[in-house]
Amino acid sequence: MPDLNPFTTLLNLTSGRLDPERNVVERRLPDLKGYFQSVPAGDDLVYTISGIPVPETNSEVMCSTTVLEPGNVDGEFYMTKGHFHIQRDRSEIYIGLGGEGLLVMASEAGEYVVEPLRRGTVNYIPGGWAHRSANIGSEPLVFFAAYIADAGHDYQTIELRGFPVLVMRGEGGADVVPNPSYAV
Ligand code: PAN
Ligand code: ZN
Repeated sequence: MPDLNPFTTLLNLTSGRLDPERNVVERRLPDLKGYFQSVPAGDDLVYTISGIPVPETNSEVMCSTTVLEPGNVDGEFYMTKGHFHIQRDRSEIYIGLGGEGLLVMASEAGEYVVEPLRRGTVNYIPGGWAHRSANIGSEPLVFFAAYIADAGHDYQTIELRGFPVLVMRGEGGADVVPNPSYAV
């Protein structure tokens, strides 16, 4: 007998809303203390993750949508915490559904790659690359993610080191600049 029964979830391709909503996590500004260069004020909602939970094994695929609100903290665009997967070799794909964003990926050696994230993009995040998305537009940034379900999330390394680059509001939109606090 297989372990799981098949099931279907409705994904609203514009809002990212899932039906049924099974597992929703909200991150507000105070949850992101230490991630932005400045200390954020207030308790605005920054992003919501809606997951489709499955057993956390390497036989399953975990899926979720993220809705990242527009905004910035002292010019640094609203962004996700970002993480490595605890199982470093676990890969992931993001499918952009709406809004305008950048996906910043970084290796432990400090190499980085910045890719567009918007409706229609399919970003491949290979194992070993930390990933963080930033909303550089004026609408919510919405994307769907799928990853090997036993990946796990290592936030601590990012909390300690940060990413090599920051995504800042600039004259022509977004500037990707070196992070002065990046701990090599
Ligand atoms: C995504 C992220 C989601 C929120 O589903 O978990 O966008 O970002 P943080 O987890 O960094 O707060 C993913 O990459 N999952 O592995
Ligand atoms: Zn991930």
